[in-house]
Amino acid sequence: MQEMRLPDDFFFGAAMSGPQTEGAWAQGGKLENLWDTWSNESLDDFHNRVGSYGGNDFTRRHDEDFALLKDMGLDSVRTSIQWSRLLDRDGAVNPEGEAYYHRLFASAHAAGLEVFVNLYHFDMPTYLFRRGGWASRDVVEAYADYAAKAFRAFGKEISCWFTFNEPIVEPEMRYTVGEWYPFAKDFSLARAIQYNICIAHSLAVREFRIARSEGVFADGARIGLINCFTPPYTREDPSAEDLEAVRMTDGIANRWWLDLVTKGELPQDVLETLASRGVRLPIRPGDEQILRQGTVDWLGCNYYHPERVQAPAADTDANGDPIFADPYVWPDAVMNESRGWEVFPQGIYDFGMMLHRDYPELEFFVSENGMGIEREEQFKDASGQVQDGYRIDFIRDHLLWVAKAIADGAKCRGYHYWAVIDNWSWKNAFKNRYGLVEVDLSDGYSRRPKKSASWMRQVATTHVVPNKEEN
Ligand code: IFM
Repeated sequence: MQEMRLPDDFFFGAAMSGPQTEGAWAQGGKLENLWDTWSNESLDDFHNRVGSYGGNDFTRRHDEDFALLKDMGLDSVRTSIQWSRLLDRDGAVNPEGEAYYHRLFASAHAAGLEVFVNLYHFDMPTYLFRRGGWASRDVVEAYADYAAKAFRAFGKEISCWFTFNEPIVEPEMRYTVGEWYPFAKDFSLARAIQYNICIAHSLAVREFRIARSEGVFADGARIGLINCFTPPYTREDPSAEDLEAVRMTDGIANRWWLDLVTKGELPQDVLETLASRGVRLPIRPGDEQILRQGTVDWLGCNYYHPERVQAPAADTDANGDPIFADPYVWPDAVMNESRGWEVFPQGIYDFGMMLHRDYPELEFFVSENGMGIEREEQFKDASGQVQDGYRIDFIRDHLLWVAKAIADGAKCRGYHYWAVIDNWSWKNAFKNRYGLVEVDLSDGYSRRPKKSASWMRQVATTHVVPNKEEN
C-alpha cells in the first residue's frame, strides 16, 4: 500500500491498565484483587514467578513515563482505576487511593496528555469475588456504585470514561478455557457472567448519565465501552455449517457487545440459539429496561487478530457444553509465534467497514493494537537499543488499513498502541514485550526507548503513515 495520511484531528496515544502497571499492590489502603490472590496462592503459575505485585513500577515513575509518551508525539493515554484501590471493603472511598489518582491525572495533564479512564480491567477485588463475583447481582450493583463514586471523584478532571476493557475476556479465560483463576470450564456459567457484565455496564452508563445531568463533568464528557473484537472468517467456499459457526462465534464475541452499546439489547438470534442448546442466562424482570440504558457515546476497539472458524466436528465437549465452532487453520496465516496470534492487518479494515455498514452511527477508535515479542533482548544492537523493525512493520501495516477504512467512510477517530511501555501481562508477566520503550527488570525497571519510539514520533507528529520502503 502507498503512503497514507490520517486526518489532522486523528489522535495518537498509549493504552495501559492499572493492574498491569501500578505495582504498590498492598500500599495506600489498596485491597487484594484476584491477581494478587492468585500470585499469593501460586506464584509458580506466572512466567518466571513474577506475580502481580510490581506492575512496571508506574506508581513511582509516572512523571517520567508521561514525559516519554509526550516526547513520542502522543496526545493521550488510557489507564484504569483499580476498584481495589479506590474503594475500601465497605464500598467507601479510600482517601489514599483517591489522592493517588488525583496525582496521577494531574501528572498526565501537566505533561500535556489527555487521560482516558477505564473502570475495570479484569481486576475484581477478591472480597467481592468471594461474595460471588460477576455471578452475583449484589456485586454487579456494587460495581455501579463504584462507577458512580469514580465519576463524582474525578468528573471535573476526566472527560473520556469507559466502563470495561475487554468484557469478553473474563468469561473466556476464567470460566470457559479455565486458564485463569478460578480455572472454571463451564460454558453456561461463562455466558451468565457475560450477561451480568452487560447489566453492570448498563447500570454504570445510567450512573454516568445521572452524573452528567447533575453537572458532575466538564462539557463534552463521554462514556464508552472497550472490547477486543475479532473479525470472523471461515474457509473459502464455506458450507452452511461453516457459516453457522461464523454466526455464533461473531454473535458471542462481537455482535453481543455492538448490539448492547448501539441498541441497548443483546442479539436475539444468539440468545435463541443459546437457549435452544440449554444455556440459561440469569435474566430478571426489568433487565430489558436496564440494558436499554447501555448505549454509549463511542466505542473502543482493541484489535490484535482475526478469528478463523469452521463447522465443529462435535456438537458438545466432554462436559456436555455446546461447541459452536472449531478453529480453522488458514494456510496463508502469518503468525506472531511469541503470542500465537495471527497477524492480519486487513482485519482492522474489514471490521471498520462492517461497523460502517451495520452500525453506521457508531464512532470508534482503535483502543489497543500491538505486538508482543518473547526474548526481545536478542534484537539489541551494540548500544543496547532494541531494533524492533518487526514492530514498526506491524504498526505501519495496521495504520495503513486504518487510513484506508477512514478514506472509505469508517468513523475511526484515533489509535492507541498497547502498551507503549513494556508492562506486566497477567500470567505471562514480562514474557512478551509490547513496548516502544523497554523496561529493564535487571536494572530497577529503568526505561529505554526502542527503535520504534522514534518511528512513532514521526508518524504521530506528521500524521503520515509511510509505506514500507520509506521506513
Ligand atoms: O495485556 C493485554 C491487555 O490487558 C488487554 N488486551 C490485550 C493485551 C495483550 O495481551
